[in-house]
Amino acid sequence: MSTETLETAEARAVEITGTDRFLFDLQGFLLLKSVLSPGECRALLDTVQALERRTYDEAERLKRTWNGHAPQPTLALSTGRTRLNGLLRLDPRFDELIDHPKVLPFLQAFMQEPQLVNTWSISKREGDPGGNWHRGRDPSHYTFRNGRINSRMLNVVWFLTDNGPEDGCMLALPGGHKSNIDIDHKAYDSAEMPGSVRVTGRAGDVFLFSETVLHNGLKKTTGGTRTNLYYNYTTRDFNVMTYSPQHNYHFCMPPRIRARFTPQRRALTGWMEHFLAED
Ligand SMILES: O=C(O)CCC(=O)C(=O)O
Repeated sequence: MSTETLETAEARAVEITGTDRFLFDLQGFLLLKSVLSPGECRALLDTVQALERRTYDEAERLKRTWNGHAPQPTLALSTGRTRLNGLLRLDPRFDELIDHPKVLPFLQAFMQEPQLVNTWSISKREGDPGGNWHRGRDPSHYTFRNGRINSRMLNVVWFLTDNGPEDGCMLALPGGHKSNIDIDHKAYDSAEMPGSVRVTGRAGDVFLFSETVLHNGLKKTTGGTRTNLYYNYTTRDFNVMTYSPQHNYHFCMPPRIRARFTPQRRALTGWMEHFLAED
């Protein structure tokens, strides 16, 4: 594993430009180029791959459904796809992305008092059939008031490998955070929908989007594996614990995990302070 850390990135903190604000407000998303170095991607990828090879004994926890909804396992396997949930519980290496200096200024500019909620990875191989069109929140959760953008839920997608147009890249509907008219987007599952774009980029790029934007992942038709990490933040006034209670185990990290965080990372996960179950 590479010994390179993200500390060197501190010196490269960014300013949000008028163009960034214009484009984020217009589209509901931005693609940030070359946020992670090749060494940083490799180290994170090695960690993900080691975790994907492990087994997780959690049969008891998985019995705890809510309103008929099953909790997500830590390791979820489906055709052509491996997903890990609750990354921060699995390895401290992932802590570094909570407040990355090239991304945190965007969170602070585009949402009020960001709090980290959910973290997961998705590795896709040829045969992954693609996903469903969805959004974490409806467009009423994206506002522009008194000169401030406020997206109540925002997702930061870290590309650890290239996301080419046939690699099972994400799809997003530009402007979908402000759309007023619904169509039956289920009719377009596993495929592009009218107006959508393929979100392509290189390893190290970051796709930052308001969860009010309709989005999806395309099927993978190329060889190799595409791996992304997803860090989902909400504003402080958003009630995380009632959003989908069956997943709270992966949302809320216990004190023993947060004990290793820096003060800034503890602040970005402050809501977890008051949920005191150990595991
Ligand atoms: O990367 C993908 O294929 C889509 C991921 C996604 O939309 C999600 O996890 O909510």
